[in-house]
Amino acid sequence: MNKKTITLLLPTLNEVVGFKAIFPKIDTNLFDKILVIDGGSTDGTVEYAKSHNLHLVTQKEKGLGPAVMEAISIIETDCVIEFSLDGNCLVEQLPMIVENLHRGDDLVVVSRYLPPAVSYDDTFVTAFGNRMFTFFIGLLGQFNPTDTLTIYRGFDIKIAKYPEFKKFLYGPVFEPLISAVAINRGLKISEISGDEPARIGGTSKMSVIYNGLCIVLCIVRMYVLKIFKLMV
Ligand SMILES: Nc1nc2c(ncn2[C@@H]2O[C@H](COP(=O)(O)OP(=O)(O)OP(=O)(O)O)[C@@H](O)[C@H]2O)c(=O)[nH]1
Ligand SMILES: [Mg+2]
Repeated sequence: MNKKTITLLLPTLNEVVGFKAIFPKIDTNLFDKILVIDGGSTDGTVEYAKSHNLHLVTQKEKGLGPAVMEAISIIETDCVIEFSLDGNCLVEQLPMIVENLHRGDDLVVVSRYLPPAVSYDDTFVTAFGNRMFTFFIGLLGQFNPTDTLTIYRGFDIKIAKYPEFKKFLYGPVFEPLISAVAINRGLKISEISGDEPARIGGTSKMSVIYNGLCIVLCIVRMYVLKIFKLMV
């Protein structure tokens, strides 16, 4: 069987400080392709990506979720690894994500809550929310996840093409929905323990309340449709 091919996906929005600090540490030979999807940065992110001859696409619709969806619609490899250049992802886990995807895993998550990992980026609210949402998403199937919200993950793109994925994709729910669909379908999932360091430079663009509400709605809709056996 041929090894699955992998694209490293780097979503960026005014992330030049982290980009310069972290990109040089990435072993680019691990991947078949690298794609930067940019949300209209004005801080030198685009120029830095171009100076490394990286394939860069400027997204059409606003927001991180739409950026990732647009990237997935143009990626031609079997799998994608999402990596945030804001300092939250350590490069150390990249070889193992690649290894697990190559052995056939459908979803590989770098968990901030699988011991001995520690998140240095969480607040009390995000730590509580991430664990609570992960608990409920875990009840959709047999796999016991410890982290379903992190951006740092690799997965087979087929997951984002299932009909139920499209049905439940409203708002910024991309990552928890990938986990939920994979768990609900009983796909092959693995977790790797990995610290989440604090952000380097730039600013967070995530709205905790809006994201939280969208995830609650997404999970409730999935439960209701699952109970009435209308999931797919
Ligand atoms: N293309 C694109 N990238 C984005 C957008 N918003 C954020 N990003 C990038 O996606 C990554 C994660 O964004 P963050 O704002 O840190 O969001 P987060 O990691 O979920 O939240 P934090 O807990 O604050 O770190 C960073 O590398 C951002 O530059 C967007 O609208 N478009
Ligand atoms: Mg971040």
